[in-house]
Order: sequence, then C-alpha cells, then structure tokens
Amino acid sequence: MTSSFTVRPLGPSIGAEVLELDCASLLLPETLAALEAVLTKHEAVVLHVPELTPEQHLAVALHFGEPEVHTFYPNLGEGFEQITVIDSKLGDRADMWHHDESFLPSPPSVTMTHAQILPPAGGDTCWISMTTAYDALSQRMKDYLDGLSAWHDMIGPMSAALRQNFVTHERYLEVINMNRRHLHPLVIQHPDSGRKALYLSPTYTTHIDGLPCAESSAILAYLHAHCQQVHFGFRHRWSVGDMVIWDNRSVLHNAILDYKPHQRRMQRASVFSRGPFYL
Ligand SMILES: O=C(O)CCC(=O)C(=O)O
Repeated sequence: MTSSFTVRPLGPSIGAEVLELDCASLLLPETLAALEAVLTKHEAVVLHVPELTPEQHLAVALHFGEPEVHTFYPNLGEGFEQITVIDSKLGDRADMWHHDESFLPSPPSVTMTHAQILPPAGGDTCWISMTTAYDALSQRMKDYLDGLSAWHDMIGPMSAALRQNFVTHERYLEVINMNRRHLHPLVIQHPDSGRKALYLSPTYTTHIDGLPCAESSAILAYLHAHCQQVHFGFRHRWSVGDMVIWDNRSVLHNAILDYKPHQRRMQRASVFSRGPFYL
C-alpha cells in the first residue's frame, strides 16, 4: 500500500484540507510524516476520516508526541484515557480563545479533534494564526515584546465557570489548588518551522511579568485585539467524521457555542512534544 493525498489550502496563511486519504493508509509512517509537514506549513489541517477508530486516533497521536490524559475533561476510559471527550451534554465546551493548557510548563504541542455528534447548524471552530499575527506587528512592537514573558493561569476560566454555575465550588477549589500556572515568553519560536509566534490568550494569560498592572493590561488588550483580526483566522464547519489537527505553538482556537439545546460531541487527543515545546 502506498500513501498519497492531495492538499488544498483553505486560506493564505492558515488552514488546509487533506483530500483522497483513506483510513487504511493514514497510519503508514510516510503518510504521517507527510501530514506532519502539511501541519507545520498550514498550522491547522482538516482530514475527512469518518471510519477512524479510537485505536487509530491514538496511533495518529503517538506519531506527533506523547498523548496526555487531559487535566479536566473526561475521557473514553479503559485503555483510552488519552482520548478526551468534549460533550455538550455533559456541560463541556471550549468557547474561548486559547492555546491548549498553556498554564503547564510544557503544554501540548499538537491537538487532533474528531467530530462524533454535531448540531444541525453551528458549532464551528475557529483558529488564529499567531505566526501571521506576529509577522504583522510593527518592528517597534516586536522590539518592545522581545524578552517579555507572561503568566498563564487556570484561575480565569475556572472563576468564570464558577460565576456561571458550570462548576461547583468544591470542583473550583480542587482545580485552583492544583496551582496550574506558568510563565512563558510572549513571543515563542516554533522548533520545526523556525517561525516566531505570539503566545498569549485572553483565557489564560493574566499579566506580563514585571510590568506595572495598567501597562500590562493595555499591552495585552492591544495584542488580543490585534490577533483577533479576521484575516489571521480560519473557521471550520464540521461534518461528522472530520478530524482537525492543529499546532498549539502556532495557533489559538475557539469552539463557538451557538447550538443550544443541541448536542455536540468531539473526541480529541493532545500530545506533548518529544522535543522542546518552543525554542
Ligand atoms: O471542540 C472543538 O472544536 C475544540 C475543542 C478545544 O478547544 C480543544 O480540544 O482544546
């Protein structure tokens, strides 16, 4: 069996669709290596793999790194603890701009999400190319950001979830007591592409280390607004069986919550890089 597929770019700076790929050849080493190259170039890649099993999902994940057991979402259990389930029926959602678990010292580098149950309309996911957003900054702003680091903390989304009654006070305290927070550079360099990217999100980034509070808040507000310009983004309308693979060093993402009371269920795996997360 030989591996071959076609790549259709979905935007000038981010997003590509892989066509003419069947599940049987997906796990060939040369297919996975070729997919990895497509991911490095296009940052978020759509595959149409309706027959993908949890075993195959895990095998794809293993190619990209060490699959993680997610910090707070449930999973398939029984040998599939690394396949996370995000099911709106369980109250789970991801409708905020974020890099996956950026509050960890070495967050997941790649995530791959497979659509299981979708609402009749809505439930799209959006990605932002943080490399393209970085490239578009003025040289003065790039110089200003050089050497600055920011704190990423789980406290923001957990406090919001508590206020909105999505979590109990006990669960809130349990997660807060994990003390998941970390300092990362505001600008990171991708270890494979060598491209620089902004690394911040309105979800997890609380403040820039060492700056007065008002200055940190003003700079973060400017950068969030800058990144969220539509021409840096890519939006996917899911069909059941689609899998999107994205690179958390290069993109932010946000799953739109516009489909209540319908169900949306995704199975996803995220992996820790075997090399450095960023340079
Ligand atoms: O459900 C989605 O489309 C994306 C979910 C998400 O943010 C994640 O898996 O980290």
